[in-house]
Parts: sequence; C-alpha cells; structure tokens
Amino acid sequence: MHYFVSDIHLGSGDKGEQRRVERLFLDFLSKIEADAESLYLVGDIFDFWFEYKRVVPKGFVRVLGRLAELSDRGVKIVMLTGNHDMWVGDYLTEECGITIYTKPQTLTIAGKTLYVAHGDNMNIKGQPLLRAMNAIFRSKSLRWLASWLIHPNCFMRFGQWWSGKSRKSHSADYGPEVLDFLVDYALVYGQKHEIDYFVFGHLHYADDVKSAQRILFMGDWHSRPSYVVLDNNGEIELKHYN
Ligand SMILES: [Mn+2]
Repeated sequence: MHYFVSDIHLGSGDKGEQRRVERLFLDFLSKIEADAESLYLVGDIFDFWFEYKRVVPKGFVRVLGRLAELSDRGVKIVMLTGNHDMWVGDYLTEECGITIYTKPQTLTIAGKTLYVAHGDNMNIKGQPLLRAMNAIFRSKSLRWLASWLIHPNCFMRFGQWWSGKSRKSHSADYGPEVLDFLVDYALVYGQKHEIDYFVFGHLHYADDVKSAQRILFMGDWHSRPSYVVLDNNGEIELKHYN
C-alpha cells in the first residue's frame, strides 16, 4: 500500500494542540506500518521549518524518530515540500532517510501515473503579490543570506508568527469552491499529459473530485484529518482519519 498525507502542521497551536496532533499522526503511522510500502508527505508536515547548516528547529522528535524507524525498516518515505516547510535542507534525508522534492512530481506507483504536488505556487499568474512572495521565499541566495545574517531564535520567532497568520486564513468555513484553481490546473494539465490521479494538499479541504480527471485533495490534521491510499491494484481512495 502507498499512503499520502499533507498539512499535518506539526508545531502549530498551543502545547496541548501540538501534542494532540502529533499523537494522532503517530497513531496513524502505527496503523499503516503493517502494510505500507511507501509514504508520501505532501507538504506542510511542519508548521514552520527553516534549516541552517548546523541548526534545525526544536520539536517533533517522536515523529522524526518514527519516520527514521519506518525508513530503516524499508518503507520508502518521500516528502514534497509545502509553503510552510520549503526550507528543509539535508537533515531529514540524512537522519530520517526521507527523499525530498521541492517541486511537483509525476510518479509511477502501482502501475498508475500520479501527479503529486502540495498545491501552492500553482496557477497564480493573475496574482502578482503571491508571485512576488513566492519568488522571495524560493530564492536560494536569499535563503543562504538569511541563514548567515539572522539568528535562529529571531528567524524561528518570525516564522512561527508568519505561519500562524497564514494558517488562520484557512480557518474560515469554506466549501469546495476553494479547490477550483487547482481543479482547473489539473484539467488543463491532464489534457496534455497522461495522468491517472492528481493528489494535492494545501487547501485544507478534503475532497475526491471525479470529473474529466480524478483529483484527490487531502485535508489538514488540525481540523479534518484525512489521507489518500493507493493499493497495489492501482485503486485509489481518500479516507478520513479520526
Ligand atoms: Mn497547509
């Protein structure tokens, strides 16, 4: 079996909430370990991650330990970074055996072709502010400069504040219309490429869209935990997790 999750946002909320979500995710990892061949972490696993050459953020040790253990046992673990954790370096690869991708991927799994992406930085042509922010956040030289100029305590404080702000923009009640821009993206992309399934996170709204393309959206783990599972016959399903 092949599992996909996104938007765990580890480290967000107060201490109690952080621990609750961490335990929920650990519980999930225990349940899937019996039959998991691979696990895809589709972005925003951490609410804020910025890595220096010799410094990483505090916290999440249980999850990191568990992921390392799964990887040591032969489960393939892949992370596609999200807008909250795009600044990972080599730590998660070296310590936990996780393969990191910073861009959307077309993957062949169980005989199917999947297009897997967090979902940020896509279909934003008409949004100059968002595009500018993306260019700044993704700039390798700015990231390098920041890591030499800004003390980790300052950067973490800023990042955690920024992440909280960004996340609150998700917390309003909204419906499936929030998915439209990624559905549009998939419909256009699917006309030119042979894709069996699209898998996205980012919008914190779980849904299984069955139109001209099959597009699965995973929700966030603070309000509506869900995941996607692909079996070895190539059947895919969105599941809720409580
Ligand atoms: Mn998110």
